[in-house]
Amino acid sequence: MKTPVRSRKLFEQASKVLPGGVNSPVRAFRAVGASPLFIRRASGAILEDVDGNRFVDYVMSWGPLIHGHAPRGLVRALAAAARLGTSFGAPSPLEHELGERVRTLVPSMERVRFVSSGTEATMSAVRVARAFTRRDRIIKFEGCYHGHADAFLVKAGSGATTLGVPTSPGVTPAVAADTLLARYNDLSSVASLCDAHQGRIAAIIIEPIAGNMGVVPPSEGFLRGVHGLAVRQGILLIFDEVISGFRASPGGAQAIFGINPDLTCLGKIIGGGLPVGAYGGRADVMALVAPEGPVYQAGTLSGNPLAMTAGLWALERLTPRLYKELARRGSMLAAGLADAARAARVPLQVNAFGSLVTPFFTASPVRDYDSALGADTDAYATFFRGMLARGIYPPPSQFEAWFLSAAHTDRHVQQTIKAARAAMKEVARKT
Ligand code: KE4
Repeated sequence: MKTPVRSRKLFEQASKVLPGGVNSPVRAFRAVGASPLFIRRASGAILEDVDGNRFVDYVMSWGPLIHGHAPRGLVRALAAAARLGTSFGAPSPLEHELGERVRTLVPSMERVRFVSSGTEATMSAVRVARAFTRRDRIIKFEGCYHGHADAFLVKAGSGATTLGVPTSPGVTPAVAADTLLARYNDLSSVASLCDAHQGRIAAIIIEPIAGNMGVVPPSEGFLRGVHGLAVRQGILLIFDEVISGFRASPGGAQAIFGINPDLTCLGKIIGGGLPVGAYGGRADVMALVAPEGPVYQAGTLSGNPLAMTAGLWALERLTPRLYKELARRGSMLAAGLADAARAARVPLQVNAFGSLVTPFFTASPVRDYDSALGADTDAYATFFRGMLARGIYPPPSQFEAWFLSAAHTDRHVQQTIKAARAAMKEVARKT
């Protein structure tokens, strides 16, 4: 890898105008003791930085790019759409076309509203749930991340945990008081909150496959148990499928676990790499959303034709073969990382679910936020730098998911495992 001279120069300039030199904290590489690489272009599974270094990418824009970077067909479709106009601020046929596509894939979403990010989707879903139930409190899970709306920045995962600020300053005690915290994979922690706050809880919001403390799949019966508690207490169940939607299966995690949440939030893949989020669910709940109902939510670029074009392109290509290949390579990567750690005698737990993988640098199983926090983040940082030096670009944080795409080949995975064998030896030497 060539010394990233140009990236460092650009980072210096960016830091004079952008807080931390980036537009989303986790990109600043602060948790991995390196300076962020500035990317010039990407194609398929490969990123190329401004110094000409090429990497096999496992961030993939944090999940949206299930078909890889800049697929030729998508670029063509976007060019054609752009010629017709980039945003109208008025309805276009593409919006209900994508809405119908989403409903076909995720039948629990009887009505869908498009927004421009996962955060907008989750914050709006909570607002509707509060209006529908006329209750104020929500339950979220420690380590889950639902975007940066105030209500969610309480023991939040992803970048909030990476930067050591899981509960953000600026969130008022009044707002935080309405956010109750349960433990992932601990049904009793949910039951006690439901008992203690009977009749006061509007919604339980959960990542059905947690990705923001690193990958933590739900334990057997956990989601069904949470659903049962919600139904018994008139609490709306919100599945935050911003990561798992169209990733775990064409119907998301809910299709795999056979659970129909009252509301679902989507992002990432639904936009094919352009800014799209969506929330939706039961028709009687979504009937409250303005202008049909009184719950206000709006957005200048919601449903814009470029984003809808990218979303339609992405969702029209979710074939069974795609998921079979993603799962096969996901297991290949997970097994290869575990073998590399074993060979170097480095304690490692690899959690995986299809094409979502996280290597946790710890000897104990990772089943919730506390056990995830037990991972050795210095070891992860050493591993990350070793992988980067060998042409592999993992997420710059122990508490994130690695994402595969249709563009990742067996050769890419083998190259990754080879690099991991060397990087693990560097971890072993340092710990
Ligand atoms: P956005 O507002 O970033 O589009 O979506 C927020 C969000 C909501 N729900 C889940 C389950 C999510 O994972 C996210 C965003 N994910 C992070 C990565 N873990 C985005 C990357 C970043 O913050 O830069």
